[in-house]
Amino acid sequence: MILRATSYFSPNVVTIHAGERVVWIYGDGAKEPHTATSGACRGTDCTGGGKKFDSGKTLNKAGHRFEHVFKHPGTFPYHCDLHTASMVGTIIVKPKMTIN
Ligand SMILES: [Cu+2]
Repeated sequence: MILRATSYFSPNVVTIHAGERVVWIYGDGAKEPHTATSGACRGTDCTGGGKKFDSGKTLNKAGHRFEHVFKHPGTFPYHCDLHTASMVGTIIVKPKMTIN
């Protein structure tokens, strides 16, 4: 799954299966830096995030990317540390597909 980080995350809610990789690709024509940081925000307060993944300010140039493999099912909210509640997204991870 490939996501675009501009002044918002697109698509904003993404559903994948455990073991799959999400790639955030920088795509902001305004050339502002962004992060993809795990954790939800309360209003503009996003402190305590980044425990599961954190790109840091590496998303700051065309072509830059950040990847994370989601090993376990769950719902994982994330945000941009620099734009807080105006730049959030969610990764929904379903259990691994099994072939019977
Ligand atoms: Cu941002």
